[in-house]
Amino acid sequence: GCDWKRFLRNNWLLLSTVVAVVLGIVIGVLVREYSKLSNLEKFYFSFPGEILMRMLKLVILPLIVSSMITGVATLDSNVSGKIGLRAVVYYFCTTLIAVILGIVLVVSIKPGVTQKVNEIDRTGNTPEVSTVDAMLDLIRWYKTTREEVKLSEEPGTNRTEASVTVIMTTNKTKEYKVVGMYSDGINVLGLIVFCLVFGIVIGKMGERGQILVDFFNALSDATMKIVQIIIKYLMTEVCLFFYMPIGILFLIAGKIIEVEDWEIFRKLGLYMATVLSGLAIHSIVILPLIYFIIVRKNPFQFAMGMAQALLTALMISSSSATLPVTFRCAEEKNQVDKRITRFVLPVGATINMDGTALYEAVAAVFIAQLNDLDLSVGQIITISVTATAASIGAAGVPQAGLVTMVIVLSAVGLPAEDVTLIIAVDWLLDRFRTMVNVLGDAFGTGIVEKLSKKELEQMDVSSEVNIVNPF
Ligand code: DAS
Repeated sequence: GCDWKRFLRNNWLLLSTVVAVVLGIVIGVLVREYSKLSNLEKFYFSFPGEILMRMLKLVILPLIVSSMITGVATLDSNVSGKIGLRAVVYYFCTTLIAVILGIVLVVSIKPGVTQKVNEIDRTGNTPEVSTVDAMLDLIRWYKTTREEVKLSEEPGTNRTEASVTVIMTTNKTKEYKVVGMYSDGINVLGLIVFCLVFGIVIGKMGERGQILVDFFNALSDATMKIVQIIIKYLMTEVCLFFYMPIGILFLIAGKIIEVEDWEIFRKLGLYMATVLSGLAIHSIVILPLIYFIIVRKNPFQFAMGMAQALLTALMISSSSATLPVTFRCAEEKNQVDKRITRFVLPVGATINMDGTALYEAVAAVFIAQLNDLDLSVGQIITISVTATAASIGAAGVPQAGLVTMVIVLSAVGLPAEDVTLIIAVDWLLDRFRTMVNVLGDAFGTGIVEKLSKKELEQMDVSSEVNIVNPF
């Protein structure tokens, strides 16, 4: 009895989120069946979920800035270099494993061989992008005009479809991601690079730099408090709509009401099954195994600790927007060292995307199969390399992977416009691959923490000495 109560108390947020997901599906299906909503009404329906998403996005900027800067500044550059290297090796290896797994599955299941391109409606008609241009687009950022953004935000329009069309049909102004900070919204990659440099510089500035380190430390604590408010208590009394599980309920219900063509799901069924089984194997077998071999602790218990973040990722399909929740789960539930999470999570959320990499590889081979193209070994290697690169280049926002897909297709000479063949089911696959992306980042913190135990302990000793005898 008592145990049960304690379980409820510790996990009530998680449980209410699960209930919200189920209710959201039920309500979505019912409303869809029994009433005809106008586009505007559909928009109202997804409004509470939209607000949740925007609130989470609101804290990403201070969260990344404060955590990256203090993370880099407080570790000495020797230690942070080692930790960074371990993180990057982990990211790279797991991403590559995901890609290989995807290719093995899609080549043996052959979801595209059973049907032809014209069985699936081709929509849109767009010119090919050159391979070099496509590769450069990994570090470029498309600036869309205000009119286009407005157009795609109109209720009832599919934002991603709009941006894919915009990117493929027009010559948009491009801006470099790594060396620019502002675009439409936050350019996370550029921000991380800036914070890295800034952190290193103030870490070396001595006493005067310490003022800034303290400042960003306090900023980080304050931001985490806000995250806590958003996740747990936010305005439950003021307005129930802003409460996270309720936001999630409306997000899922709104999506189910919005989808127009369920028939396409049958046509693309085998393709979806291939992607989903790859994601499942990667997250239930491969990642846990790597975690277990290195950390020697129960990986599923660790994954359970991340459950709230995983569910959030599944519902809002954005690893960047999930980042605040990922932080809290890793630090509070799984007790991962803050010096590790601060450093490893923001970078991971941006460049480590196992799910996206697996999906891009499967989708590219699938489209080749639809086009009756026999891939050579060289082309398969090209797909593996570009899928890895495209997952690194994809931003942690909904359906970014679909946009960088164009790169993979162009690299093996497939028509770039063929991404339109899989657009209709992408919103669903996006949710699952985002969940795997977040899981990969999370396991990464545990693994890097374990590998860096020695350095972290040495730091503890030296900081203790500092406190006892500052001179
Ligand atoms: N939805 C993405 C993410 O945030 C990336 C993708 O579209 O694959 O992880």
